[in-house]
Amino acid sequence: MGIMGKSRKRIGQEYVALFLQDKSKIKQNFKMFNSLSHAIFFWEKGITSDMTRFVQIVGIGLMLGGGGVASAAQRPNILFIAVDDLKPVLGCYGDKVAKTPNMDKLAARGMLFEKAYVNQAVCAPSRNSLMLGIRPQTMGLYDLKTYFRDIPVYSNAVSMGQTFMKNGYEVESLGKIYHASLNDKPSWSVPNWESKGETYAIEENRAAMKGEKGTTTEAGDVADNYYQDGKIAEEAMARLRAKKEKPDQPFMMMVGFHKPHLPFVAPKKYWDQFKPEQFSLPEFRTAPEGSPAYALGESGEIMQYKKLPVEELPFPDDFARHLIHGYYAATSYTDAQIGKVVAALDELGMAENTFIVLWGDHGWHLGDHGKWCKHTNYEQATRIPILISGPGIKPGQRTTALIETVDLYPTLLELTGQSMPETGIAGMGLDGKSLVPILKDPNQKVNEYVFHAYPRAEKSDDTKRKLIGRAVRNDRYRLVEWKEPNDSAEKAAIELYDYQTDPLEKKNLAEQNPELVAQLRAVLAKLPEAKPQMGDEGAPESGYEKKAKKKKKDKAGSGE
Ligand SMILES: [Ca+2]
Repeated sequence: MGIMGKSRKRIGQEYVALFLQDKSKIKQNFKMFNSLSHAIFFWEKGITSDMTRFVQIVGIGLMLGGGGVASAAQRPNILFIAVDDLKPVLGCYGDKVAKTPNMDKLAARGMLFEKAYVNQAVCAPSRNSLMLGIRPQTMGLYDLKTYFRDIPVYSNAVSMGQTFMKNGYEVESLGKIYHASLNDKPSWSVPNWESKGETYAIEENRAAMKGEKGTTTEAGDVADNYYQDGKIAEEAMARLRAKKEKPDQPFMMMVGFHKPHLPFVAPKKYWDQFKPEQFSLPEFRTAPEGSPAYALGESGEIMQYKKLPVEELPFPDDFARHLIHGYYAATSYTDAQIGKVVAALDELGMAENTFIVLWGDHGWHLGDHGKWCKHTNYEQATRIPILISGPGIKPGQRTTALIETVDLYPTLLELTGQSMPETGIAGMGLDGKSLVPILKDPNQKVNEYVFHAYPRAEKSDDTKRKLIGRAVRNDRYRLVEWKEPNDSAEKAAIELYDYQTDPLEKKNLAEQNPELVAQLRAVLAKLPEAKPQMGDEGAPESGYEKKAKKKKKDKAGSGE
């Protein structure tokens, strides 16, 4: 049977299977076949062995596509599910109370990453690092207001979406992928679609909102599609059905769910799955002994909500338990929406040629250390769920290999047979590494260390320092080095935690372990110094102030 007669799905499966089988050989030969003439030459020579399959698949793709890269028509699809503020309190991660049957099923289809970390525990920079493959400290973008293309050196950044589009994919996003106002239009084939679902169902809660933050929780007696995430699931299903009509058009669909981000709002039936007494309060509820005063930060996000029982933390125990209940209910609600989207993919017969990735944008402090929300370098804020399944990946696997968000961009490129973007961003390469070796064998490791960062202002009567806490995590330890960028190393405050002897981060062990501190700081020192926030005074080459000023002026002129 000639390869021309095969379906795209079949060819795609063979391609992926072969690809997962021998990466090095293919990588080496991929370079050889990056032009049409080369591909035809090798096609005509009729090279034997495994390479023949590759040449047939890629070669034919080149001829059909007529472009300089392997045709998109053979490439597998990507369904990327992003979940806002999702920490790994899921059944598949061993949580005994959680009710997350759909994410558990998704985990059972492929690989569960037990030690996955974000690059910064807050929405905008975490999502930038996903889409650009570069850590916030490499770029100097930690805030929630700076759009990376407004920084001249990053204006031509090539996002993951752009790379996929260049190689023939239709790339679209639903819901929250980039942080709300920082959506990057060039990343998508069609404009980002956001749902118009209601924030609250209960009249009293709607009235309390008044265009600001409302109550922290709600159990509305409403259908799933009353709130935003139910509408996002419905739109995703409709779009998948439309994809079915274009079998030769590979796609990357990124679906961004909003829950369990505050407010913890979910239809009542998801709350009713639990009893409040099932939730125990965190064992350790104070800052780590010996940690810098600023390291934990304030829980400012949650304190902006209405109807809190106190004006200052700590919350009373019953309210803390209610919030944890709400987080679990909202997680179950999103879990059900994820189940609908994955079921649609299965029913349409597209799952065999589609990789499914699930990613939480960062973790959450549910009262541990007396802290609520994210915004730290600690374990509860930085550890996330990542699940990857799809053609060629064995079901039911788990790995303890250390990975970080920036690894996803190169992983998805390799899984779909694409080469790394040529330009990168401002001459930088991607910060992450492909996880394909781990997807082939869960005992493999690609990172000895992962890295994250959090900025923190240190204010007192006579100082106002803009610190960056750079963190390095290995299998056992996390070290955080707090200093202003370009300050001398001696000025830094150091935190060190041992997760084997102190999993709850009760005590900063830096002083007692100078050798280990020196060793881990040397690892950090091999990376470029953290950049200050672009746009801040002293940030190099940003040109941002000038541009921002001009924008302001233009805006004033247009009367907006
Ligand atoms: Ca988030």
